Amino acid sequence: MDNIKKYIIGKPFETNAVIERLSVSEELPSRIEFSSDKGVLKYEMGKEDRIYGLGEAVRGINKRGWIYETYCSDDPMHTETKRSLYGAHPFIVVDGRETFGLFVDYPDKVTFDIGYSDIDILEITVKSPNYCLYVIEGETPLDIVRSFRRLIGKSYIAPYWAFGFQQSRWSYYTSDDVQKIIDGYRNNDMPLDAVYLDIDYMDSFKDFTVSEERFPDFEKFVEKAKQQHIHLVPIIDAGVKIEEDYGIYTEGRDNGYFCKDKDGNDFVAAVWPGKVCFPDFLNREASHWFGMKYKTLIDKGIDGFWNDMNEPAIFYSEEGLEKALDKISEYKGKNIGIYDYFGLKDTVLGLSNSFDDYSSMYHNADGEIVCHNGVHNLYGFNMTKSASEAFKQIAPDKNILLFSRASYIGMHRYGGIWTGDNQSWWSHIKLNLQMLPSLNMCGYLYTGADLVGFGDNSTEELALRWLALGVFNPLMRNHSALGTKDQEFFRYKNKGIFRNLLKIRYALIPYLYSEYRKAVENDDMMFKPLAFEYRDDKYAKAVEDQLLLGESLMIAPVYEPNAIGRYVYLPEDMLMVRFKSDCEYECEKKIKGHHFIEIPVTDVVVFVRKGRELPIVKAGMYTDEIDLATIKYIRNKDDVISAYELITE
Ligand code: MIG
Repeated sequence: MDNIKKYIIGKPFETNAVIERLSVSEELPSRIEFSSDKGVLKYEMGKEDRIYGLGEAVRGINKRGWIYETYCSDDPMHTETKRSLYGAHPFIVVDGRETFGLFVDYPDKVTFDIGYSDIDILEITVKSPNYCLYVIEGETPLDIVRSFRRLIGKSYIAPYWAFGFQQSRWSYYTSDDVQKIIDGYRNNDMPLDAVYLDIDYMDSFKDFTVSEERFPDFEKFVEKAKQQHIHLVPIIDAGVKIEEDYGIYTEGRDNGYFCKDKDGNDFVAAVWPGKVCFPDFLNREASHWFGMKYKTLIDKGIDGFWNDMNEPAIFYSEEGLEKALDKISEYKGKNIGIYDYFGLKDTVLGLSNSFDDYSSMYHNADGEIVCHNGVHNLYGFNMTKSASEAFKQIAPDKNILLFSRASYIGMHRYGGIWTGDNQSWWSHIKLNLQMLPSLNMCGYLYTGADLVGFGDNSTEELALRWLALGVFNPLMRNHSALGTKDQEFFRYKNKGIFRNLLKIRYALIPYLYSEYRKAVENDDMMFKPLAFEYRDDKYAKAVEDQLLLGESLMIAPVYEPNAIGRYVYLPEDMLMVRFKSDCEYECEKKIKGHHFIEIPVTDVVVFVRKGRELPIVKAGMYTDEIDLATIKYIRNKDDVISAYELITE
């Protein structure tokens, strides 16, 4: 890895983000200006420079023009003014006058001011000047991404069935509710491979328990779902409920497996179940212990999990609540004016995910006591690593689905991520699209957004348009929050259109899965910005709402309400394919340039690149029903350069 230089600043904490142990360069890179304590890095950008990366973040594919913080945050309001979301991915590519990559391997907050304070300056501030810096050279952004990906190791491979469509909601309360969802899809001839179990499957929100009342004879129910070709995917939360006769709590407590407070007592905070303790995933023994607990559910036939609330999200801590209640009592009998009112509000809102709490939580990292504040971004990473490593022991022959909400660089080796609590907003369709390549840059290939939006109420048109992008999300899951309007696809009026769109997904699964596997194998991106391939095309470089998908396709979904279509830029002559369903489609040659393409809500339009081909199959009602003998190739040219390589498993 001659093109990567590693620098050590201060005394970094070992994050395990990278798998390659490189030798350390002594002299700092000259193109970057360092502050005296080296906590601030400055680079003067060229006027035309584009900055890519940062994985899970708001805004566009080109990150220039905003300030971002890599800090795992439980925040469901993904407005464009936010600086952090659930994942922390401090890797960027500068593409312009000079082209190079930077990875700031530091497990707490890193601020990337990318032309926000000064339009020409990229300024990176590391919370404490103890980190590893990797500078990656390469001819193109794609070369740099590939080198970075080799540095951080191969991405997790999700099972084939996890490319089927999956339905979720917070919450299906009972096994009958779950069965109704399965029936809703099956009775309407709509494909489906999985249904999710959100927190209400548990007994009092206790991890690895199942409510006997609401899910009686769970094992049988899992089996029955399997006979209908449905995988059930339960959620696992980070916090372990404090309860005397709950074995996981008492075991964790007795063995000292939980995070501690400053006095060495178990750190207590409240989340779903009320008071909880947090397993200390930085401690090898504790981590192994918690990971092995997944066995309880695997033994019942479960073969997929989603890890939630692992930033970790904290509603309040005992200490924080006490302080807040004291403060609030000061307002009693007072004539509350504007500032007092704000103070009161801040006291209550400031209870959750507070810096004070993270500062009074401690890990025992195999003997070394470290404050959580300083290693914050490693919690979700290590929770997911713990599960993944345990799966190898529990079920070595099974490929178990696993993805997480919080993440850091390196977690992509152990599982995927979903992008957390988005909203049923039109702007979040576009955000879904824009995050895909950025996540790929950071190793996250099995990923997707909550289709149709988690929070807020959806409309039928939004659901259709989102689904037309959703068919390309590797993790294709419709998920919504408690209290919002039902949004399972069979509930809408135009069921036939939804059915066709779902079938288009299944027609594309062999292509999507193959491209995914190739991207894993070659440390490549499955979704690329046009700028990564068409290097000398100023229009292609500026495109923010179209993506290249694998070796053959370009996609350009509609993400605005009441649209009859959209403008699409073709960086080369392409074959436009208009899918109406899995076996009904029309092709039309389109020449390089700007086009307005009419796209009614009934259609999924894709563009096949020159000399490439797109394999499609007849849809099944679930992935195992896809028959590869039905494969057909849509070719943009009769003499295709190389036959398409199909990977199935
Ligand atoms: O505070 O388990 O992002 O997908 O439905 C909410 C309930 C906790 C957050 C997850 C969401 C899930 C919800 N969880």
